[in-house]
Amino acid sequence: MHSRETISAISTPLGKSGIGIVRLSGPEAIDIAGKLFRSPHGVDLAGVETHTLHYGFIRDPDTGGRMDEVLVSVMRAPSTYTREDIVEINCHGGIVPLRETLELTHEHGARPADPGEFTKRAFLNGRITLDQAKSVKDLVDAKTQLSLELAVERLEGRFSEFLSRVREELTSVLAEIEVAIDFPDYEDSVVPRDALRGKLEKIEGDIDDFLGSSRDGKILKEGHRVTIVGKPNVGKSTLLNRLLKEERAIVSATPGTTRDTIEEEIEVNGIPLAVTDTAGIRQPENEIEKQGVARAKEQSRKSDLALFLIEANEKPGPEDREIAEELDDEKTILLLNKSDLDGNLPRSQLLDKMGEDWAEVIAISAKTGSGLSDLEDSITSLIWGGEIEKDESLVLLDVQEKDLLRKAKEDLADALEAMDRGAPVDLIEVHLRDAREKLGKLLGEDVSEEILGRVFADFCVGK
Ligand SMILES: Nc1nc2c(ncn2[C@@H]2O[C@H](COP(=O)(O)OP(=O)(O)OP(=O)(O)O)[C@@H](O)[C@H]2O)c(=O)[nH]1
Ligand SMILES: [Mg+2]
Repeated sequence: MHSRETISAISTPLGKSGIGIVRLSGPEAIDIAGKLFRSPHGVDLAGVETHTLHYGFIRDPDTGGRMDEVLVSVMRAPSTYTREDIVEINCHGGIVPLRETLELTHEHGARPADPGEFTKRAFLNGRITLDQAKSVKDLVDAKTQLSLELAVERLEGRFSEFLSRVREELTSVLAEIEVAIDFPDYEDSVVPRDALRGKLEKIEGDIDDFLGSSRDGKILKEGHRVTIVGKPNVGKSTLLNRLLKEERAIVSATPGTTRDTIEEEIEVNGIPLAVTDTAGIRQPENEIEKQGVARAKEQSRKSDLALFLIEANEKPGPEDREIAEELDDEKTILLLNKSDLDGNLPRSQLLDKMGEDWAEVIAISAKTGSGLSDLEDSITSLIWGGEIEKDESLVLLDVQEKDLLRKAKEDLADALEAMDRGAPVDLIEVHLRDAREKLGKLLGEDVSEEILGRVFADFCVGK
C-alpha cells in the first residue's frame, strides 16, 4: 500500500545545533530533491545509485538563489525506513536555511508530513509492526533510563514475538477443530478433546504469565510514585507545595486539613515523579477522615518511595510509630521537619524511637526550604542507584493492549468452559476465533483508521 503523495518534514529536533535534516518520502522524493539540488560535479540525483551521499547546494529554482551547503542521501525503495524512496537533505546552515529548504520542498510538490507519518508509512508498508511503531514513539519520549531500556526492548519485538507464537498455536487448534466441523460424524475420533483442552490451557496460561510480567506504560512515563505521609499537621502539604514550587495544597495550622489524597507531577533533577500528598494518618474521628486515612495507607503501600515526616522537635509518639509500621523502611526517607524551630531533639534520640533502617534520614524545613536540595539529591540517587530494579521480563503495555489481551484470555476461558459442558464444536470455534482476532488486532493487523490515527497522532512531526 504505497502512498502516491510525497511528504517532507524536518526530522531533527529544532535547536541551535548547526545541522538539521529535511526528510522526504514518497514516489517523487528524488524528483523534488533533484529540482533543488545543484552539484558542483554535475551529479543528477535521478541517476545515482541507491544509498549514496552527495555534496552540493540547495538553490531556489525560481530565483537561482543559493540556500545552503548540503549533503544529500538518496535511498530507493524498498530498503528504506518507509519502504518508499527517501531523500535526506543534511543542512549545515542553521535553522533559517533549514526552514527555507523545507518550504522549497513544499513549493515543488511535497506535502508537509503529519506527526508520525513516516513511521505510519513504515507500518502501512509492512516494514514494522504496530507494536514496534509505538516503541519508536516511546523511544522518542522516553524520559528516564528505565523507560528507555524498556522501549528498546519492546522495539526488538518481544511483544510481537509472543503474540505471533500464541496466535500460531491457536491457529493450529482451530485447524483441528475445522476438520471436526467438516466431518461432524467423525467428531469424536478426529478431535481428541483432551489433547485440545491441554493446548488451550497452555495458551491461556501463557497469556496470563505475560500479563503478569507486564506493567502499565503510562505509570513509567509518569514517573516513580512518591507518597508523602505523616501524622496530621506535621507539614505534608507544605512539603508538597515546596516540591511543586507553588501553592497547590491547602496548608493550615488545624490538624486534619487534607482530607483526601492530592496527586501532582513534578520533576526532580530531570526525573519525573508522581507525588501524592495524603491525609494525616491518625485515629479517624469521622467517616470522611476514615476514608482519607485508609486511602493514605493504601497509597503508601502502592508507592515506590515514601517521604515520612515527623517533627524534629517533638518526641515521636504512638501515631508516628503506627505509621512507621505501615512502611517499608528501605523505600522510605524519614524527614525531620520543622527543623527551623527551636528545640530540635538530637537525631539519635529520634532514631532511637523510630528505628534506624530508613533509606535516608534528612532534617528539613518545609516552611523555609532548608534541606530541600538534600532531599531532592537523595531521591535522585535512590532512583538511579537501582532502588527500583529493572525486571528483565518486564514489558510495557498500554491500557488498551492490556485490555485486549485480557479479553482474549476470557475468550479462551469461554471456549474451555463450552468444551466442559460438551457444547457443539462450532460454538467452541466461535470463542477461539474471537480470541484469535484480538491477538491479530494486537499485532496491528486489521486496525481501523481511527485506531491508527490515535497511535500516530501524538508523534512528533518528522518521525
Ligand atoms: N515552623 C514550621 N512550620 C511548618 C513547617 N512545615 C509546616 N509547618 C506549619 O505546620 C502547619 C501544618 O502544615 P500542613 O502542611 O498543613 O500540614 P499537613 O501535614 O498537611 O496537615 P494535615 O493535612 O492536617 O494532615 C502549618 O501551619 C504550616 O505552616 C516547617 O518546616 N516549619
Ligand atoms: Mg495537608
